[in-house]
Amino acid sequence: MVKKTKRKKKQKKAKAVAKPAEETTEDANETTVQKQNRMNRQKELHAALYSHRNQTTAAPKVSHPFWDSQPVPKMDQEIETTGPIETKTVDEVKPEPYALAEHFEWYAMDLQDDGDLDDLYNLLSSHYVEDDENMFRFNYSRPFLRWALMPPGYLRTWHLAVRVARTKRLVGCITAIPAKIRVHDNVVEMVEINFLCVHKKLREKRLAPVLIKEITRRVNLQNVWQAAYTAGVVIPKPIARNQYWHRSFDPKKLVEIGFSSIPRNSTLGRMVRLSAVDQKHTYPFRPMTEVDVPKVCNLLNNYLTNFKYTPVLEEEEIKHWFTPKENVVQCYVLENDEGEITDMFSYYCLSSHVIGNDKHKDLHAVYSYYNVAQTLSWTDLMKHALTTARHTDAKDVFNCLNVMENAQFLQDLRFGPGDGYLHYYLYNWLCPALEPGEVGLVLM
Ligand code: MYA
Repeated sequence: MVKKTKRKKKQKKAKAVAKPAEETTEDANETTVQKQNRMNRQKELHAALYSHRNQTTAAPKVSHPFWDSQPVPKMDQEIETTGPIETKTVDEVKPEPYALAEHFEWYAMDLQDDGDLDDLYNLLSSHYVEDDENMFRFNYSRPFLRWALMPPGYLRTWHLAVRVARTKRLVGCITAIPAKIRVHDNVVEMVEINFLCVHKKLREKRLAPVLIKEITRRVNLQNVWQAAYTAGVVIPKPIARNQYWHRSFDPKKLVEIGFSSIPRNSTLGRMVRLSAVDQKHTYPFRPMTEVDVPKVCNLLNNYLTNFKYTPVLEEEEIKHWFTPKENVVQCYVLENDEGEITDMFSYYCLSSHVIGNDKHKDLHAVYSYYNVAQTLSWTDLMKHALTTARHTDAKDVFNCLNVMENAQFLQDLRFGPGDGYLHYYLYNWLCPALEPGEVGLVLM
């Protein structure tokens, strides 16, 4: 079990299957200066999110030379309204790409092409998000990348890579996909940004800001001016901070790879007993099919009106994001006697490499996606999700953010809090800080 006890140190590893290392986590080997920086970042994050509730905490200034030049709020800025930060027109957008260092070139990946997909897979598989102890690294599969990056309306020009000009080897990337996102009462056509990655040998050379500026230019050229994104790191300025929770299915493996540890007052045998999951469904859930798309679309869009930061999904997007694809995404629905779909659960499948472990190469995880409990209790609904993830899909762990109403079932179903946090951001759009349960958006 991943729970809050003496195992704090071990819990850090749970972050590996989340987003990048939480910058504010204690490290036993840190120097005094590092500790002071960490504490400053902690204070800054707290003040940034909650300053309107506690005016007495002054945020120490952390400098962000790149982010301070962008249309995002400053860390110490108090936000009470929603709306754009700046307004421009397409004719103000630079027509030519940003300059790259000599020997590098821009490349728009063709993800329909197996060779380009391989190149992206290989870059991410070796260089994408790791935990702060470098024990796990996300391993987004090729079919997953196609699913995540080729929704309706995707553009090749937004699948942006940096290559070595001579060898054509990929050394960096960033992606955008189109999305309609509601922030409070405004529905905004924007993009979701993901897969920002720089080859380990090219880190800390300010390539990330160039990637971000170039994807911004390419998005702006399509008359789109806002973006939604998430990250483990704290940059100006999060609109929400959500916590990862983990439901262990295979404690033995999770302990062997260092994802979990055995509490002092427990044993592996007890952990194994506590993590058992029902083999059978109590209710007749079935996998969603294309025929269900209009009903799922209504059910989900109606449910999402309860939250303040959500996607607004068209039927063709529901079809893309929810029609089950083996080892990529699963969605199950419950139908009543009148043929209405009343409840649904869904999750996506994302493994991580286990780095340097002789026995286990991969940690097989699923992540809670969008769920609606209209006639069942949250616990009954998500019990079915656990059964499917464990017994149909043979996963090791079920991960979940405390977004939407997820807090209602986490403890009942023996999820334990991880120490990984995910920060939500908006580019060029103001939004007052949201509580975790006000967030209704899940990005991959
Ligand atoms: S989150 C996943 C991010 N990827 C990883 O963690 C993979 C492993 N790490 C790496 O590949 C590199 O460390 C990266 C940074 C590429 C992350 N989001 O080039 P640098 C700022 C935003 O010297 P490097 C995801 O994919 C940093 O604060 N900014 O650093 C969502 C500093 O700026 P400042 C970040 O380590 C991405 C500058 O970069 C992040 O070599 C959303 C340093 O640059 C981060 N995760 O490379 C992107 N990490 O000095 C924003 C560092 O100001 C999208 N930085 O503090 C914005 C909207 C754009 C579209 C708008 C359309 C309208």
